[in-house]
Amino acid sequence: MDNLIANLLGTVVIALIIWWFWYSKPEAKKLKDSVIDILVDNGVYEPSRIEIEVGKKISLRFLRKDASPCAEKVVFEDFDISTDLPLNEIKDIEITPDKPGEYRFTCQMQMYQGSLVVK
Ligand SMILES: [Cu+2]
Repeated sequence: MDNLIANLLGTVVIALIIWWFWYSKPEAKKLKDSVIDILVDNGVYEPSRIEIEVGKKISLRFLRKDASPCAEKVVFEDFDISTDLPLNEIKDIEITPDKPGEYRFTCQMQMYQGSLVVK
């Protein structure tokens, strides 16, 4: 009888472990989803304020619709990033912020403005 209880307990523990691993799967999915679409048009980044987690790699997916030369670059001063945004094409910029804070990103003339809020 004691053996049966021990077996049952063992089974429950194994079931819990399996359930735990099953349950932690959505986390991994979340990581895969750390792509943020940013539209560049009409003088604004949309969204212009992006909250992200510290230490987590993020992909900022820019799509530039504004043909004016003003929008042709995006600059992340604090991350030493300055990248051309081709018109009507997707451009991914990967960033892994290692410190909390607020970081600006702008076009080269600083007319387009956005901020990356790292928590
Ligand atoms: Cu500009």
